[in-house]
Amino acid sequence: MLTATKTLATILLAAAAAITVSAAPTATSGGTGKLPSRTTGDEPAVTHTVAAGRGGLLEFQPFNIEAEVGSVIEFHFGPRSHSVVQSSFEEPCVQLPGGFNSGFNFAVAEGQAENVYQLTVKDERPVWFFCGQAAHCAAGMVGSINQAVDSGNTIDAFIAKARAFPGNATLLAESAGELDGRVLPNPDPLAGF
Ligand SMILES: *[C@@H]1O[C@H](CO)[C@@H](O)[C@H](O)[C@H]1NC(C)=O
Ligand SMILES: [Cu+2]
Repeated sequence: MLTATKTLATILLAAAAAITVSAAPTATSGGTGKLPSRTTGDEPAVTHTVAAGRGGLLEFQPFNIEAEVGSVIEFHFGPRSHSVVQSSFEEPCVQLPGGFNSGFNFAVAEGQAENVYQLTVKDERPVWFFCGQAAHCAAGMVGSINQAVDSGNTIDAFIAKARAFPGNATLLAESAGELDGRVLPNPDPLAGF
């Protein structure tokens, strides 16, 4: 699975300019406080591209993103209708109160939606997310930013929890959440799908 993920990530990275990914997992322990930021202020913001529903698959690709504080996660939406919603690790298909929820403004018949959804990584704590559409989450359409390998809260464990979730996702209101979720025009709607 790791090999497949890396291959997909590489394909996506090739489709977008000026992207880097840190190879090593973060040492996040699942602790309570914010960890020190590694952002120096001199580096340009890195953008990590994630495909939602590419090729009709109920998947985020990649489904774990290792992202530095200050970097941007940009979701591109494939066919049918998907969304990106923040959850806790414990409840993968239930919107976290105060968490981000992109809403369903990205439906498209083929190719990519004309808009993308961006988040900004604010600290090194893990962020867990899912697709809010019906039972997509229970089908495994979930992801993480900086999975917490040390604590056992891994993306693999999160996917297993999602697949055990009965039925449709539970959503609250659309929200920007702490990661300032925002809708922007797709910079390259013909690429990569
Ligand atoms: C789940 O969502 C689908 C599609 O919107 C709907 O047809 C179905 O009735 C829902 N199931 C439940 C248990 O709410
Ligand atoms: Cu979906």
